[in-house]
Amino acid sequence: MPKNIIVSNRLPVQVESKNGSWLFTPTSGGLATGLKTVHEEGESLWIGWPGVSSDNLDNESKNQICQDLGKNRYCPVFLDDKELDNFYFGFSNKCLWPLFHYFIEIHQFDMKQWEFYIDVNQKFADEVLRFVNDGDKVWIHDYQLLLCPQMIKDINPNVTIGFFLHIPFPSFEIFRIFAKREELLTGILGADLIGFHTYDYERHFISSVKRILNLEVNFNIVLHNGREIVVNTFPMGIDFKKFEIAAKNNLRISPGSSELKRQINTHKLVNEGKLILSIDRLDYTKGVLNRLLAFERFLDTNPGYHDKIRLVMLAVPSRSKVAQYKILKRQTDEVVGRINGKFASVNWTPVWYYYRSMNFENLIDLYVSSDVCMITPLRDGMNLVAKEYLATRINNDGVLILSEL
Ligand code: ADQ
Repeated sequence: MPKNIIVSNRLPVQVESKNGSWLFTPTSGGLATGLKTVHEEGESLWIGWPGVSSDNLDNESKNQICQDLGKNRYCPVFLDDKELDNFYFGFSNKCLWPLFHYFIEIHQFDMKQWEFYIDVNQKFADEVLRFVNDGDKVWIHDYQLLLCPQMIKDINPNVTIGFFLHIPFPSFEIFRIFAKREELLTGILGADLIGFHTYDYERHFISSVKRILNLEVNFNIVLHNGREIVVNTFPMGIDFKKFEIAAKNNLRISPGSSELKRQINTHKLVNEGKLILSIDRLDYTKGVLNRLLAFERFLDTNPGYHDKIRLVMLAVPSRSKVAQYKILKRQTDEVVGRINGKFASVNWTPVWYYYRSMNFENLIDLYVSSDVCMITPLRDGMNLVAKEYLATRINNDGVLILSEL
C-alpha cells in the first residue's frame, strides 16, 4: 500500500540524555503542533532531526534513538555541530528567515553556509529515498528544505511530492535580492503541489517563478520540465476540537487545580483584575518588544488601570545561539524589568513573564482565563496562537487583538 512520508527539519520531539537513558519531550512551535494530529491519525512516517547533535552520540546511542523513535514512526536524520551551525543556525536562520520576513537589514548571505544548506538538503532527500517507493506521497515542510523536492524528484520521478511553506513568501522585489534565487525556485518546483498559507504568498511565488525563471504559468499551474505543478493556498488550521474540549474540561474542574490557575484566580479576585495574554516563540518577527512598549505606554497614560490589569507574556526560547535572538532576549528582559520596576505595587506586578515552554494544561489555563489575547507580529506566516485562543472561547467572551501583518 502506498504510504505518506512527512519531512521537516525538526521531528516533533526533542531527544535528551537523562540518567543514562533517552528522554523524548514534545517540541513547541506551529509546525509540530499543526502536524502532530495528522501524523497520529494518518499512519505516516515522519523524517526529521531529533534535536541533539550527532557529535554527542556514539553508534550504540544512535541505534537506540532510531529504535525508540521508530515506535512512533519517527525516523531521525542525524546532524553534527558543524552542519547545525552552518545549515540551521547559519543559512536557514540568519539568511532565509529574515529575508522571507522582510528583515533585509538583518539577513546575511554566506557561501560556506549555502554549501552546507545544499549538503544537508541532500542528506534529507537521501533519507527519504531510502524509504520511498513508486506511488508514495512525500510531504516536505518549510524553508529549511527548499531544495529537497527537486533532489527527490531527480532520482525518483514516480513519487508525488507536496511542499508547504509555513512562513511568508516575500514579494519579488525582496526575493530577487537573494543570491541563489534560481536554485531555490528550481528546488521547490520539484514538488507536484506547492502550498502557501495565503493567496498573497502564492501570488508572490508565481511572480518570482515568471520573472526569474521565465516559465510559462497558466493561472496557478506552472509548466516546468514537461510537468504541471499546481500552486495553491491552504491556510493552516488547528485541531479545533482538541482545544475546545480542553477548555470545557478546564472550566469544569475546580478553580485551584493547578498552581498557575490558583495564581490567576487570585489576581482576578483583586479589583476584578483582567489579564492580557501574549504567547510567541521569542523571535524578532513576533513584535514582542513593540507589544511591551505599547503596554508600558498604556500604563503611563492610564493610571486608573494600575493594579487591575496584567500582561501575561509567555515567550518560548528559540534559536538562542543566533546573535539577533540573544539581543532580543536581553532587550526583553530589560524592558520587562523596567516596566515592573516602574509600576509594581505590593500586590501587583504588571508583567508576568515566562521564558520557557509550558505543558498543554497550563497553556489551556492561560487561554481560558485571559480576557484579552494580544497577537501583534511584525510579520508572520499564519499564527496558530490566535486560532487556539478563539477555539477556547466556549462562552463567546474575550477579545482578540490581532495585527494585520
Ligand atoms: P511559529 O512561529 O512557531 O510557527 P505559531 O503559528 O504561533 O508560530 O505557533 C506556535 C505554536 O506553539 C502554537 O501551537 C502554540 O500553542 C505553541 N506554543 C507557543 N508557546 C508555547 C509555550 N510556551 N509552551 C508550549 N507551547 C507553546 C510557524 C510560522 C507561523 C505559522 C506556523 C504554522 O512562523 O507563522 O503559523 O509555523 O504554519
